[in-house]
Amino acid sequence: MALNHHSSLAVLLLALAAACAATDFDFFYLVQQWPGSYCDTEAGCCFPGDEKPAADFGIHGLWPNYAACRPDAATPNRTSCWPDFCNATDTLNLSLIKGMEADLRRSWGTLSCKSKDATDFWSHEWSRHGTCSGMGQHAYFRSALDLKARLDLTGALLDAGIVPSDEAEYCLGRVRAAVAAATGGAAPMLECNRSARNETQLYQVYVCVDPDGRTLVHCPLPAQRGCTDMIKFPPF
Ligand SMILES: *[C@@H]1O[C@H](CO)[C@@H](O)[C@H](O)[C@H]1NC(C)=O
Ligand SMILES: *[C@@H]1O[C@H](CO)[C@@H](O)[C@H](O)[C@H]1NC(C)=O
Ligand SMILES: *[C@@H]1O[C@H](CO)[C@@H](O)[C@H](O)[C@H]1NC(C)=O
Ligand SMILES: *[C@@H]1O[C@H](CO)[C@@H](O)[C@H](O)[C@H]1NC(C)=O
Ligand SMILES: CC(=O)N[C@H]1CO[C@H](CO)[C@@H](O)[C@@H]1O
Repeated sequence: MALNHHSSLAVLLLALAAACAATDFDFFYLVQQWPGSYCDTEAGCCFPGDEKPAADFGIHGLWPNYAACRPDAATPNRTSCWPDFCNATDTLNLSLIKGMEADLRRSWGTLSCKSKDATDFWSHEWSRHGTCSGMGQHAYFRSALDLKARLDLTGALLDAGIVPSDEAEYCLGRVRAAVAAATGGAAPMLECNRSARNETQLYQVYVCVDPDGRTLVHCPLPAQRGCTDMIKFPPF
């Protein structure tokens, strides 16, 4: 009895310690990008090994954020809206994410023509954002992959009749409602960019995730950035 009591106290204290370490930010943005809109721009896109990925949203990042911007501890006269580059010595170590690489290539691929190397993309995302997550490398990348697997944006849009098309234009509100159905109501932010023909198109979708890295939550997000009332969803 006494032993049980002690071990549950120890578990509680450990849980509190973990919670403190992980709550120097208020929530994550999980940001996914539509490859059709990444590519349909002046800059265009490239694929590692010239292998075209599936026509599916891909992870851009899992970014710790503050609910309100605040003075930056390191540079007091600057305000920060998110923490970044929290540990310069903690660089990406592929042996810590062994076994996840095939999944990462599929779900967190790069489209950048500058590097054509997904490892550079993961390395940047880890150094800038992951080191502020309170998680180790394995847990951080695993969380992002699991969240993406649970949140099937491509399926949700197709189910709502929002199909990639060169011609169709979709109401922004209808696209948001389709995404909100997939997030269980947590309101998403849609970000649009402009195509090579200067049309607004669905580029990225932001949803908020608890600092535990598992639970979708509501958070103060604008409804959209860069979008117009009618947007394109270009093929890939
Ligand atoms: C920060 O702002 C204060 C008040 O405006 C000013 O006195 C100070 O010199 C600034 N510090 C830096 C490093 O710019
Ligand atoms: C930064 O990362 C290094 C390497 O992983 C680690 O040894 C160190 O404890 C970390 N520093 C902090 C302040 O977390
Ligand atoms: C990478 O992680 C492995 C496994 O933990 C460790 O043995 C190795 O020293 C690390 N490499 C670097 C460069 O930190
Ligand atoms: C694209 O369209 C926007 C809004 O109509 C306009 O302000 C902008 O100048 C256009 N850009 C180009 C490169 O044509
Ligand atoms: C305004 C805007 O969001 N532009 C983006 C369009 O897409 C490219 C990727 O191809 C981004 O780099 C731009 O920032």
